[in-house]
Amino acid sequence: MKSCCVPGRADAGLPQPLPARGGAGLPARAQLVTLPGGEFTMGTDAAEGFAEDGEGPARHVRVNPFAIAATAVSNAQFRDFVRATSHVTEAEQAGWSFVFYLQVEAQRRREIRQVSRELPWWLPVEGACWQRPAGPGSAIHDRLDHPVVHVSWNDAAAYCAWAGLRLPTEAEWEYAARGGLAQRRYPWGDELEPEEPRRCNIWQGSFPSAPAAGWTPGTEPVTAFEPNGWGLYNMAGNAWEWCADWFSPAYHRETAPVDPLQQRATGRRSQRGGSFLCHESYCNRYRVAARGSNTPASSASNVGFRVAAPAGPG
Ligand SMILES: [Cu+2]
Repeated sequence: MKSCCVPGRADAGLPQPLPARGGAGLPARAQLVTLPGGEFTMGTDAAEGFAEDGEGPARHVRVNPFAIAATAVSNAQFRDFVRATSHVTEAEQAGWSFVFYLQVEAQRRREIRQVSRELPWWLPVEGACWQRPAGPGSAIHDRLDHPVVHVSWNDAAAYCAWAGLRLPTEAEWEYAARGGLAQRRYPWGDELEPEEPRRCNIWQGSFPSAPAAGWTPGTEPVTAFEPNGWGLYNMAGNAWEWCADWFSPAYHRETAPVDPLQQRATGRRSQRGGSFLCHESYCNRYRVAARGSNTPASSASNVGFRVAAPAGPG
């Protein structure tokens, strides 16, 4: 499978994190947008999709009203959570996380052992974590408004528990990403970049070794680019977003038509939206129907999350 996506933490043969801890705290309500719910066509049968990911068969799904954050959880928001709970992320427990090689200083790169022959651009970097997204020497003070990355599904779940929120289901996520448009490729329509300026942060240039001049592989602020029809930002590209479901390629055949949620434990959790590493020449998973997954303890420099909640009163 052609994928820009990250290997699983367990595939690396390096230290594994301890079981994640929960934590109670005061809710930090994100900027939530209440969506009306309704029926929509979820998934795709298009040939450009990855059938092995289970993007289809496309089907009618109904979601009840719910609220979803306008943006991914930012570094500043995640920092509030860590300050309140002393949460230690799984990347910090393990002492390393996956970083895309061009984000790592050139001289340091050579010292790091590659762990995946199929995905050689992912380096297990000691010390990489949400506070040091490119490893030692990097920081978040100049990117507090970027999506938090290097957070595992378990870390995301702990944040949600603290904030009194939850992860969106895949169905909610896709319904939200479509922004009221029916069966379009992207949150804004069918054309990837109908005109300048860009619509989303996906790979510019040729993947994986020749980024376009003027573009640096990495995240951009959570409010970069125009939002979709429902005011939601970066539902394509920037950073993958963990969803509540277990991942299964049989998702569209196995889950209910109303508020579907894959509850069968498969060992992998779902991700949506694609990241700054996706490019149509290789991995076009920034499409609305596209899906990703990884093991719940895995983390990388291109994976974060956004939060959801029951619909507010009124
Ligand atoms: Cu991709």
